[in-house]
Amino acid sequence: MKRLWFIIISVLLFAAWSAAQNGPEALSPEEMVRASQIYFDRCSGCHGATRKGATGPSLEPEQFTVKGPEYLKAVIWGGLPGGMPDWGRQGVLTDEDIALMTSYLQSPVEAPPQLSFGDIQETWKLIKAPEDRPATPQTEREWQDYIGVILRDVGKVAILDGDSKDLITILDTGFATHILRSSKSGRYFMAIGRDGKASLIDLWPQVPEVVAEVRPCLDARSIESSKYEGFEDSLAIVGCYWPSHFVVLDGLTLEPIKVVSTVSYAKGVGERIDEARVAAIVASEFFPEWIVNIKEAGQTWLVDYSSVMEPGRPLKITMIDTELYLHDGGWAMGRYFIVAANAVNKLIVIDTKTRQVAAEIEAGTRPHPGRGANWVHPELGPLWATGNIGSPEMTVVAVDPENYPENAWQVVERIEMPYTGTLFIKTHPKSPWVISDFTVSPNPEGAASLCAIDKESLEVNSCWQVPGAAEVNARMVHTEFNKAGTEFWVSAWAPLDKQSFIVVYDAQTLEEKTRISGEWAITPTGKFNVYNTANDIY
Ligand code: DHE
Repeated sequence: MKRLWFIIISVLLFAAWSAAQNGPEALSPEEMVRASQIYFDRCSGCHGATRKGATGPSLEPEQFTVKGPEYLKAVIWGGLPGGMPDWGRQGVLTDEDIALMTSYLQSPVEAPPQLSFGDIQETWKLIKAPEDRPATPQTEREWQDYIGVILRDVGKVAILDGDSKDLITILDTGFATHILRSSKSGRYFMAIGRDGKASLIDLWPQVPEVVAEVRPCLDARSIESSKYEGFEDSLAIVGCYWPSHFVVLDGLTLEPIKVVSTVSYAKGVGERIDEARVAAIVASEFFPEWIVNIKEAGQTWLVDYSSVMEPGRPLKITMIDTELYLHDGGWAMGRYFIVAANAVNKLIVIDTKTRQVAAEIEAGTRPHPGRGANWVHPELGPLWATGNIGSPEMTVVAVDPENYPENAWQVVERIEMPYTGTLFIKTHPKSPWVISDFTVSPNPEGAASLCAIDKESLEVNSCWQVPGAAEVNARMVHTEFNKAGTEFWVSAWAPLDKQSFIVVYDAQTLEEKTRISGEWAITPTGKFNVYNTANDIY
């Protein structure tokens, strides 16, 4: 036994010594710039801008003294089952990029750049002032049925007619555009890029156009407008992954108004968190405030914007301790915001009327709701559900404490799914189904599949592998319904060198009705129907 330990320790010491001998190759200033860019674009979302780890593990150089460069190269090329993408196999990073990143990750962590309010102001571009925009919709089309489709890897948003499926226009937004949100009136789409660039899209001209842009962050995932009565469409907020701050903007011009740091102290452990990233943001209907989730601090901030246009730009913030690693979430009953603390497998319910935490719920492994799905069950009353990345489960929660107090905030069903890896579920009041994807399933058959769950029996009705998806290595991702709730669209998200497409299904029969594709359809991910997004129908 002693001998075995001696051999193991010798092998580990030798590996550490040889890794140290091989050492990281010193990077030239140009290589450093390129590697930092790749890191920001591809890695920092999961591993953090300061490489301390978050959803993914820490990537500080000490992690690799034993594992060494060959291990690093293999992981960057082929990924890991826990969710690390296979950047090399997908063709996103070349062998040269992988070698560069291997050296970069073994080098000391550089402090990422900051942004001042002045820096942000300099990026602001008002392309068309509000007074030059149309006073009424200029299109014959039903603009509230437009569907904005994110073309992720080309940093663009395609606007399609949800009825005819015509491609109306393609607009430049930010790098690896992440989400779209609708203003309260629905007239504006707001896009946020991973590079932190926000774009305001006016849907009323004959052809929708970008009317303002600004870059409040260097890395971002969330954007929202003001929805409280009297403030509709008038303000906007962008939450940054880096630097650790959020920025309040004029909702009609995106002119920066105020920047607020989120550097804070972690809930429970009390450690100072310099990289405190802003995850999901929603706008309250009860108060003039945004619900801002600060991931690494485990806090939810209620940001009162009612006086931000007054002298001194006052902004009142109420900080609630919620849970570490808050990520995404959605509304239930229009009152409760349910946010996933995905690293601790919990759902936190925030009552936006009493402005308190109403409940904490055990989900499956790594819950990932997107915004979740809402429906009313004949016996159990109003329900909300989430999928889970790490376990084959759809977690269904009862959400009406006033009329169904006996089961409120209980998990009423854990529906067994055929695969893990769900990123998004979605439904519509007119459809009997909740549709689930399995986008990050390690099983290629799962990633190319969808399931329909019966809202009444709470059982899986049917699952199917989408024909032609696996052949182009496409992952099915993100469902969206049209305004009438008669059809739903799902993206078949293929790598850059293959043709992606969108499949349109009948929302009652689940039959495939048509496919939308073309040279323009490059890496479609999220899709957002104007009416459903503005009115929180999901
Ligand atoms: Fe997202 C929502 C963060 C990877 C597509 N994503 C969100 C939200 C956050 C987030 C915080 C909630 C925003 C809100 O409501 O205000 N996403 C992250 C990450 O940190 C992560 C894990 C890694 C990264 O580097 O970005 C990540 N996300 C992805 C993807 O790989 C997806 C599938 C495609 C892409 O853009 O790269 C993706 N995320 C989406 C979509 C939504 C989203 C489509 C909105 C869903 C909705 O219906 O509202």
